[in-house]
Formats: sequence, structure tokens, C-alpha cells
Amino acid sequence: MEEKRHAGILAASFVKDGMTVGLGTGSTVYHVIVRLGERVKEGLRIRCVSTSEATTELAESLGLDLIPMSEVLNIDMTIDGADEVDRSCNGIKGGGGALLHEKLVADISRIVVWVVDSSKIVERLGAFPLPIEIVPFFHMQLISKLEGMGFSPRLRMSGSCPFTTDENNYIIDLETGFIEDPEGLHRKLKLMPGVIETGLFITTADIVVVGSKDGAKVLR
Ligand code: ABF
Repeated sequence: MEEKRHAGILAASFVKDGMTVGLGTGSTVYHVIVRLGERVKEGLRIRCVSTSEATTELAESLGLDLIPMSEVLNIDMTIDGADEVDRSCNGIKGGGGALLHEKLVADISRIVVWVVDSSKIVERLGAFPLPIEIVPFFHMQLISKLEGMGFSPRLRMSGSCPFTTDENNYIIDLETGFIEDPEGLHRKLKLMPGVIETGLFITTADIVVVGSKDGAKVLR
């Protein structure tokens, strides 16, 4: 989609020589990684931290210098996608199943850039099912509790088996409806035993790049 490519190319232009760059996951970040691969061939010197096996494979295929998360305490800039972004730059992420690593990489990043197509910008979060990463051992109990809370929880499947994250955890997708208080819902879910992380990213992004059919602009 052209919007994704325009957003990715603009975001990749923010990366400066010598940076440590967090690489997110998803089809928009794909264009960021491809553009960074081109810039590295033109002489850009960066080292990258990946948020998923899919991103690792793509980055390695393009000759990007990847370092393990265990070797970095600070990241200069992370560029990632999102499923929904509201006007306060809260987001729902995790449609791609990498929300835990994405949130951890963002946590040690000086600057977080989200790249999205125009369909991702919403007035209120919640139309997109909210992914939460959970402990497999406790998934039935959590599904039962979340049903009781009215969230219509669905265990994410991969074929006939539960989907497993890069950390071998499960993901439950929740129908939350429009979320009045994203931070409050995040805290409520995060406190539930067995919930590892939620796909609610509260004011995480410093910059949001929104693609359009004829270019891209910075939302903030
Ligand atoms: C990733 O980007 C995930 O959190 C999210 O699901 C995905 C969506 O991005 P895209 O629409 O660009 O594939 O960060």
C-alpha cells in the first residue's frame, strides 16, 4: 500500500549515522527496514535491535547490523507500527503478535516513532480488538475471568493450535468497545494474575508519521 511506503520512507529519513535503532514489526515497518537497508548500502552506519523473528529475518536479508537486546541499555530511536493511534498518541499494538518485545524495546528508546497509514488514526481506541499477552498455564482461567468482565476474549490461534509469541506465550484478543480510559484499562488488565503485557501503549510515541496516497506527514 502506497501510504505505508510513504510513511516508512519518511520515518527512515529520521535515522542518523551512528544510531542504535529499534526495528518494530509489521507491514509498514517493512518499508522502513527496506529503506534503511538502502541507506546502509549508501554508507549509513547504524546498529539495530529487532522486536521479532520476522523483523530479524528481513533485516538480516538486507545486510543490517543486528545486535541482541542483551547488549543494549539504550536505543536512540525505535520505529514501529501500530494498529490504532488516538490523538493523544496512545496506541493499540499487537496485531502482529510482537507487543511484548515492542513495548520493551520502546521502553529503553530515547525517541519512539510510529509509522501508520491513515486508517490507523482514530478518535477513540477500541474498534481494533485489544491483544494481551498471557501465561499459557493460566489461559483458561483468564478467558473465564475476561468473559465475566464482558470482553468476549478470544484465544489467538495459528491454524488449529494456539498462536505463540517469540516468548512462547499466548495472546488473547479482547473486544473492548471504545475505550474511555486507555491507561485505566491497561492498569486494570496488567494487574490480573497471568497477564504479562497489554497492547495498550500509553503516550509511547514521540512522533507519529501518517502516510497518505501522495506522501506522509508528522502527526506530532
Ligand atoms: C506492529 O505493527 C504491531 O504492534 C502491529 O500489529 C503492527 C501493525 O502494523 P502494520 O499495519 O503496519 O502491519 O508494531
